[in-house]
Amino acid sequence: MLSYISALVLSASIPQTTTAPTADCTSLAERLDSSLFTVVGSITVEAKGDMPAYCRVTGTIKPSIGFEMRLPLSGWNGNFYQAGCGGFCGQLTPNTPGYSNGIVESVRRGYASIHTDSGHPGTTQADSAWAVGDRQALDLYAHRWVPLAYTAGTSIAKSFYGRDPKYRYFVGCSNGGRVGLKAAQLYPALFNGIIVGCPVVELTQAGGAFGAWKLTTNRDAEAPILNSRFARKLPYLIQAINAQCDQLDGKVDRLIARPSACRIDYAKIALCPAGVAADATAADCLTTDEKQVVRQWHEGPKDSKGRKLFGGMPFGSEDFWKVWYLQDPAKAVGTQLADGFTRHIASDPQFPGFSASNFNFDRDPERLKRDFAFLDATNPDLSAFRAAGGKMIMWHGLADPLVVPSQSVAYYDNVAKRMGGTAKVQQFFRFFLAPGLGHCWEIPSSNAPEEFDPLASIEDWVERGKAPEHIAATPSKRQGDTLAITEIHYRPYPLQPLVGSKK
Ligand SMILES: [Ca+2]
Repeated sequence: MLSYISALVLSASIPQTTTAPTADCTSLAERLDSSLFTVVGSITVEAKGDMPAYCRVTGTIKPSIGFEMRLPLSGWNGNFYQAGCGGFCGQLTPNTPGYSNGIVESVRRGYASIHTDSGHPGTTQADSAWAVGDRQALDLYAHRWVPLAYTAGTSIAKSFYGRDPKYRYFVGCSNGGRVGLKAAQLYPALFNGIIVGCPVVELTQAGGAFGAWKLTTNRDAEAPILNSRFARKLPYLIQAINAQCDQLDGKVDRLIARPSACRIDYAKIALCPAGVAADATAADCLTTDEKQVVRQWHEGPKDSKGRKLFGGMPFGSEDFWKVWYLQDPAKAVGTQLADGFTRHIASDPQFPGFSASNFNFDRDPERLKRDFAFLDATNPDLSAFRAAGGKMIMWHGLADPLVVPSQSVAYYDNVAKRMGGTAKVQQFFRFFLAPGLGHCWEIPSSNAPEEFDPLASIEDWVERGKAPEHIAATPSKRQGDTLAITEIHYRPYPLQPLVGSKK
């Protein structure tokens, strides 16, 4: 009797969910379903710092998806995490910080986590040459890699831990955010929770009309007008824009929390004396040409009749221009992405030589929308995702000049319109605008707190039924102690954020 009770107590003390592997890491690859992989291998990686030891599985998922999966050797939380990839993908970047497209944080928190190249190799994430004439690679990149990596990743987890993962999450930023939306739209039952950061909602227009606009408005003959020399004028430009936009959110704190409320009077930005060469002038004025480009970048692309085709770069995003656009064109990722989209991603034998420089703003936006619809994540019907019980958090930096936030706002409004209004949509899909934040996590913000944790919020929502009422952001170590703002609470759109400032 005693032994029977002991056995009961013992079995009750063992959690229902096993968190330890039931298989050996080094022989794991041999046990996997070979119909899913062309190459696969596994090795143990020792614990380092606060990173647990994990089993690292690498290889290729059929037909051509390069991947790396990391499975904690102890403390598995029972769940699965699939990361997106940025730009045009093509590389394995599992160590990308934060919740952009990496798996460092998720492994630290016990997730069995997978990261992929989305189906093709590339020299960088801005490399798009692979897409020319390779429809299979483009289809995989568009979204088809998602269920393939999901099936392979969850089967690896099951082989290693002896059971299926309980909760499954997809987390991506930029292109990875676009793919997160695609997952909700096309594969609504795969993930319990999806985190979408700074999504390229409408890739055909972000890459086409907006991309071509950025490049063509900034060219005088062959030389960019806003270039690396222009970066020294940014402090003046930012100050001039703050003078007109900062107070519109109710606080003068160098943070433009309501850029959409601002209408800039460009006449108030000082013009450099006529006849003075741009590179010889002082840093506190703009030439006529510079002012024209600044205005066109803010306004966004238009057709020949002046009709707006896409959003422009938000007021307050100028500090990030130097990162994405003002470097040498060979190094400026924003410039490369814009150039590569038309040249390679949207290449079409019927339009030979198509590029940003010959983009037709009357004809090409509609053509791209039609012929490359599979790249866009604009479908507002999320009823299947809602019916499957899925929860989604979308966030976007209000100072993002690369993937402009207006497309996320438009998408959320469209979903609300389609699905019974904002209150109903908020029951399964919430959207947070992040003032002062640029694009994803990799580039530090100079004027706003940027450390936040959407994964904790989606876990609370999915696993404990607690919907996120706010997401708190605090300054990161990278920013030092120079910020006037100590914290921000992002609140579900359309609510304004709560901003905490130094006295
Ligand atoms: Ca302000």
